[in-house]
Amino acid sequence: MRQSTISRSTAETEITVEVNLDGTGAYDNNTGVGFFDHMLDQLARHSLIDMKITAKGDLHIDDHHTVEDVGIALGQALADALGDKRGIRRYGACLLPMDDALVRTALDLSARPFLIWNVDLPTSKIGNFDTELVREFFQALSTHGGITLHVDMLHGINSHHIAEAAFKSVARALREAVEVDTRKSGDIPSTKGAL
Ligand SMILES: [Mn+2]
Repeated sequence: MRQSTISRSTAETEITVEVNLDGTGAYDNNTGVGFFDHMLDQLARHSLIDMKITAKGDLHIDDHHTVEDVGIALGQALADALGDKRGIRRYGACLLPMDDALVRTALDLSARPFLIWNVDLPTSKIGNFDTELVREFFQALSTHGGITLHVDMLHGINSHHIAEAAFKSVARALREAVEVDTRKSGDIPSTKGAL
């Protein structure tokens, strides 16, 4: 069963993440940060990874710790659910349009964390949400999920659309990468024999 539950508790946040890689994109995300929940819902829906994320963070300070720590816990949950990565496609890519926004993702479930983030959000806020936290989330996800993650914005005007296109693009690429390769389902997809 390619599932995992991760609980992570610090002085700043208390987080539980449940994922099922072989899900249907069902989600139940409650972090106390409205826009972030909206983005996490997109991530689940378009990756077809079931996600239940509950976070209680120090939102009286700001959203930073909560968003970053959800990225950490979700990355850990994905890595745990993937196990030795036997049989997966490993790579995924997606070019995703959303109105004015066009975002390209290419990722490798390599166990070599690396983030290339070439996304300019033109406003500092989306509602109450600090747009710089979008990058923080993907940095944490990449580091703790062991993901080589390239995200490039090719075009964009509206911050909400750009952020949402980024989440959807990563989601769609993740869907591809975690899928079982039916032509090679018993093997680890590396000539090294390990990932
Ligand atoms: Mn939206």
